[in-house]
Amino acid sequence: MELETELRRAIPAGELVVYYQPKLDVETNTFIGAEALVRWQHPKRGLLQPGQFVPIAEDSSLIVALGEYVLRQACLQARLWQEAGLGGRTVAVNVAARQLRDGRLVEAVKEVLRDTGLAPACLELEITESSIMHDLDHATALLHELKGLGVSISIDDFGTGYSSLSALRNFPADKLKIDRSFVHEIETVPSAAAVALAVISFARTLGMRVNAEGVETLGQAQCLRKHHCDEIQGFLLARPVPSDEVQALFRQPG
Ligand code: G
Ligand code: G
Ligand code: MN
Ligand code: NA
Repeated sequence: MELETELRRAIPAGELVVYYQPKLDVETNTFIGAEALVRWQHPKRGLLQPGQFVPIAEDSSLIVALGEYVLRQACLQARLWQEAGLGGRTVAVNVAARQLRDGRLVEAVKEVLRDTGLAPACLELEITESSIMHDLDHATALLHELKGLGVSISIDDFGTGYSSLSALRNFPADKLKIDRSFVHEIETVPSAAAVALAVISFARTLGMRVNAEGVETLGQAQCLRKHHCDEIQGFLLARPVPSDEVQALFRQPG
């Protein structure tokens, strides 16, 4: 069967599983939250990685149902963290370009927050720079509405989307996430390091936080710490793990 047809069935069947990758606050050296990353426990093919089915979902309207499913699971999970005494940890959920255009996002977020009782400040929405730049005026208005609900907004894969810096000046974001391609080469390629450091200083100037994703080596982490990056995320600290494992990671220092 075609994967798209199977996915249409798999979402209501509950075959999607949400993993969580912790984010470390550099200053306090503690895990302050985690990014929700979807997997598919396929009955025949085993555990599928998002690269194997998220692009298929993105090419159809299925990404909207997938995104809402992950949003709900992630908020339920964050609520459980709070009940387990891990209050204040945030959960970050990826929002696809099509969800920005679909017109249901604000209602969906409102509904999930209401149903789960999660404090809006504990929900972070990650939106890629390129999907914002695709329709900047619409995205700006939408993100203002989302911010009005009390959730926080991060710009994902930052540095790859050709933003005009002046457009971002008035953009209602709380955080920039440096794309992992720059983090990967931060110690070895001067131009990649220059972009990473420019993003850090740009975020600082605009009063935003900055996250570096894809941190794999101690050298990368030390370089980011030296340049006052606020938070880091990557295989060096932890891979994306199932919900019970992320809770254990939250209880130990980074
Ligand atoms: O884990 P992996 O590197 O294969 O992830 C591939 C892509 O899938 C990443 O860009 C990641 O952002 C995306 N992804 C993972 N989970 C979700 C999700 O819940 N929603 C959306 N829109 N993208 C996701
Ligand atoms: O595009 P987005 O940032 O949402 O993608 C997150 C994806 O990046 C996840 O699928 C995750 O598995 C992957 N990822 C997380 N940490 C690392 C890392 O340190 N190195 C690499 N290469 N990929 C990572
Ligand atoms: Mn992301
Ligand atoms: Na990213």
